[in-house]
Amino acid sequence: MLEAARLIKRGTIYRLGMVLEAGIPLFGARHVSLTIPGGPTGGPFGKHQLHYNDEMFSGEIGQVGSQFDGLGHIAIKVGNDIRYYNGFTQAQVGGPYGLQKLGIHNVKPFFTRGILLDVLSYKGGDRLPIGYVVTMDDVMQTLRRQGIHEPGEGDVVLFRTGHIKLWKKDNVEFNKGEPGPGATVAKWLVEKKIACVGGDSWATEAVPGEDQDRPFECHAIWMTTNGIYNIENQYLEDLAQDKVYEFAWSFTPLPLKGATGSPGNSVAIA
Ligand code: UVW
Repeated sequence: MLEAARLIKRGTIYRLGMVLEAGIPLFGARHVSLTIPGGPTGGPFGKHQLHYNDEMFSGEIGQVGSQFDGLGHIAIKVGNDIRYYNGFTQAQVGGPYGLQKLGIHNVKPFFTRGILLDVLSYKGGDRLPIGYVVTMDDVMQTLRRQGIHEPGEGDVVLFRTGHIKLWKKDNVEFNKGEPGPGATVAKWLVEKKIACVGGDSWATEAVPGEDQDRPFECHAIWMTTNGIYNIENQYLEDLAQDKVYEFAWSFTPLPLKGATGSPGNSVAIA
C-alpha cells in the first residue's frame, strides 16, 4: 500500500467506472433497472416540509456494468463435481439467498499498484479487432514502449484494447466478442502473482479465445484456479491520453453478502 502511495505524484484521480444505467451492453439476458416510483418518495417532515427520494434497483447487481468478478462467479467441472476456487463444490458454495462461500463481502478494499497495458497504442488503430488474442510479445513490447517494469505481487493489471468505444454506441458489436489476453498471457500474470486483472472490455479476455472449445478460459485460470479477481468494463481512455501507465489503484467491492461480484467505480490516482 505504501509503495502504491509513492506512485502518486500529481494528485490526479482518474475515474475508471462507467455509468451504470439502462441501455448499457449486458451479457446474455442480464438487465439493469432503476426506478423511483411516484416522487418524491416520502415526506413532508416538519415545518420545512422535508421530502426524500429512494430508488428501487433490479438487475444482476454483481455482474453488470463496470463489474468486479468475485471468486464465486466462475466454476469448472472436475470429475463429477462443479468446483470453485479452493476446491469448493457447488453444494458448499451454492445457496438460494447468496453464496455460502466466496461471497464478495469477504473481499477487503484494494489500494495497490496499478499498471495500464495500453496494447491498443502499441498495435495502432481505433480498437483491436474482436477475437484478437494479445500475445506475450504484445505485452513485452507494450511494457518496453511505456518504460515500466513487469507487474509484481499484489498488482492490478489493466488491458486497454479500445473495445469500450463501442459502449452504448453499438451494443450488438460490443457483445459479439472482444479482443484481449488468452491463456498464455493469463498464465504469465499468474506467475507474476498479481491480485487483480481487468480491462476495457466485458470479459478481459479474447472472445472467442485461443481455444474455441474452452470459452472464458482466462476466467477459469484467474478466478477458479488461482484466486485472481477480474474487473471488467473499465474506462481507460483518460489514463492512455495522459500516458499514465503506473498509478495507485483503489477499489472497494460493495460488501453485499453472498454476491458473486460487485458494481462500482475503481479509481487510478497518479
Ligand atoms: C461471464 O459471466 C461468462 O462473463 P463476465 O464475467 O464477463 O460477465
